[in-house]
Amino acid sequence: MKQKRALVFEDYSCMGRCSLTVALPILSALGIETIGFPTAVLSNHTSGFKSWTFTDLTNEILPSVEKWKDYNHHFDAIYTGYLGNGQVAIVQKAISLLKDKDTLLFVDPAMADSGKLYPGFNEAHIEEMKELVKAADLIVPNLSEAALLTHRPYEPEKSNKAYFASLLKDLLEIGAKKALITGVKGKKEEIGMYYLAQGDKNVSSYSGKALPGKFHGAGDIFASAFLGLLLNGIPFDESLQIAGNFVKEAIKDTLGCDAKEVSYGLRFELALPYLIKKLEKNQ
Ligand code: PXL
Repeated sequence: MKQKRALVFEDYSCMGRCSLTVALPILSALGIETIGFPTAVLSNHTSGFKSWTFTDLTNEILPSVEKWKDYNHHFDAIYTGYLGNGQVAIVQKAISLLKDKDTLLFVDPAMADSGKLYPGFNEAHIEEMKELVKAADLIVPNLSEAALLTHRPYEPEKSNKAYFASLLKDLLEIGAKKALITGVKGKKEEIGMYYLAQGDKNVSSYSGKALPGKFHGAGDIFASAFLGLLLNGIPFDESLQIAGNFVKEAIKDTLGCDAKEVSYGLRFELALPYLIKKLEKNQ
């Protein structure tokens, strides 16, 4: 089988597993050649830590793209995650130079959680992110991001399908071909996901048992595994289920750690064998 290749644009936060420090190992474990561009280097991520350093690498993006153009590489996917204020337009330009008709544009509009923008982001960032969402084949916002992108209130208490149908329709109106809302806490101890593609009549959903706690970087771990499985040709629903269970395994390996340890992120490394086994079984 021809090896698949993904290009990932997001930050490299050295400490606190998220963004490229999870995307690179997870996609690699799933057999995907992964070219990760660090759009910024941070000492650590911005949730759960008191302070951080931030070295902006926006000016390095287009010169790198120019070098890559010489090789005429085909990218099976371009994946964007957390991007800083003002970076979206440059990443969009990079995408326009590198994407071909068979490239899946996978956008995680990582900018908010628990109804709030991450530190340092402003309203303008939401509008910029909408431009990226517009061009995407698949977007994977959490509930906070879905609400911000559609200018709706954050309503975590709503868990009925009709609510998600209308939220997903608004999201698709921005332009993406398919939208998946991740990590929705249900009434019981459940975590749900809802998705809809352009032209679909009905919303589909998936739910699994939730484990207690709040874990930074879980969305990035899910998105990386999900994309890697899709690139391996695993159908959407199965990819969703395996990626969701992979996050659950990583949470299980992290429960029992003290709060400081938990702030460094999920111990997804210990769950990689689970992910690889599932991939082998489903291929
Ligand atoms: O996607 C989560 C994330 C990624 N990168 C940075 C972050 C966060 C969440 O807070 O701060 C730098």
